[in-house]
Parts: sequence; C-alpha cells; structure tokens
Amino acid sequence: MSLKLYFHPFSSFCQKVLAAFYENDTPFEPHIVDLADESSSAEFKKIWPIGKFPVLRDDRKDRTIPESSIIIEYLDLHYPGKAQLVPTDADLAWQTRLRDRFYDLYVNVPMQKIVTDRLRPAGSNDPHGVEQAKTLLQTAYRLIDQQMEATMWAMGDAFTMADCAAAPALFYANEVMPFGGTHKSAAGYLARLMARPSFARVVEEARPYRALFPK
Ligand SMILES: N[C@@H](CCC(=O)N[C@@H](CS)C(=O)NCC(=O)O)C(=O)O
Repeated sequence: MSLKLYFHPFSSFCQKVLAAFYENDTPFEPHIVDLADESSSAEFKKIWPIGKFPVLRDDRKDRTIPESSIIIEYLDLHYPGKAQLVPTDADLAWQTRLRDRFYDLYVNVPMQKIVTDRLRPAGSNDPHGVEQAKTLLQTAYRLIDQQMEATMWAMGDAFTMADCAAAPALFYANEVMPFGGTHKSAAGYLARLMARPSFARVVEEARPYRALFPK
C-alpha cells in the first residue's frame, strides 16, 4: 500500500485527517504512534523530527507530508475521491482554507492548551495562558454560532476540509468548555458533524482511548 499514516486515534489533529480519509474510503496503512513510548516516539521522529502528528508517508511518490491541512490538500490532489474536500474554484478554496485555519488556530489550539495544562506536573501550570485560551474559545464560539445559523456545513451545502477541522476541534472543545446551552447553532453543527459517518467512525475508533482524556 502506498499511503502510510502516522497518527494516534485520540489526537484531534489526527482525527481531522482520519475524517478526510474516511470521507473518500481512501485506503491507507495505519501506524499508531505512542509519544509516551520512547521507541515509538524515536521511530516517529526519524520520519518527522518535529514530532507532531499526523504525518503521511507516500512511498509511491517518495514524499513525507506533515500538517493536517496539507495532508488533506495532498489527498485531494493525488488521491481524489467522491468528496472534494478543497473546492477547485479559487474563491471557494481560499474561504475553505480560512475556515480550516479558523478551526485549527482558534478552536483546536486553545482547546489543547486547556487540556494539556491539566497534564502538566504540579507547580508548572499556566493559569494565565489557560484564561487566554478560554477567552479565545468564547469568541470563536460566538462567531461559529453566527456563521452556522443558516448553513449546514462550514462552507454551505458541501462538506469540506473545514468541516474535517471543525469536527474534532468542536467535539473536544465541547468537553472542556461546553457550549450546548449557550450557542444553539454551533451545537446543532456539532450534532451534524457527530452524525456524519466519517466522523462517527473516528469517534468510535477513539473510544478505547478515552481514559487518556484528563479530567
Ligand atoms: N499544525 C499541526 C498540529 C499537530 C499537533 O499539534 N498534533 C498534536 C496531537 S493533536 C501532537 O502531535 N502533539 C504532540 C506534541 O506536541 O508533542 C497539524 O495541523 O497537523
């Protein structure tokens, strides 16, 4: 098999890419990376020294592709399927990328800040950083709520890369800072994402790892 995906099923950025793979039933060889395991982590860093996943390896083209959005763009270009995740229309494409960036940078990243702070050793927490992350998430929720008042998916009727980014970001953000009671349109959007077969499968496959989520 040409495509190998290095990932962890519980990681939000990996889930974004898994949703894209499952949208198109694109075959790949799964390589689960355990960053807590020294040898698994060292092996992975030989492929991508930055050490962040997901990373795609395409043996046929001899390419190593890190970064969730770039992986989805690469799949769309070289392994297209029934769902086109980045529109060919240039104007729709930049708007899709903008929304993808929005969910990564203003939902996923602050959500991770809140979660990973809980994993820090006692005495090394960053309460100021966590407060900033919560404020950013609050602003993002408001904008998402407004945007989703009248649309099905982030870009309208078509499910795109922006929805792949939104799904795990909103799913985990809702765990750390629930928005169901305050942002009804955003909550409706999350419910649609959860019901989407590609993401429902991602959530199901991550279920055995739920104990990793710090309370
Ligand atoms: N910009 C990257 C972010 C990837 C990322 O932050 N991945 C997390 C897991 S969700 C990770 O590898 N964390 C491990 C670490 O930072 O050591 C992308 O879009 O792929």
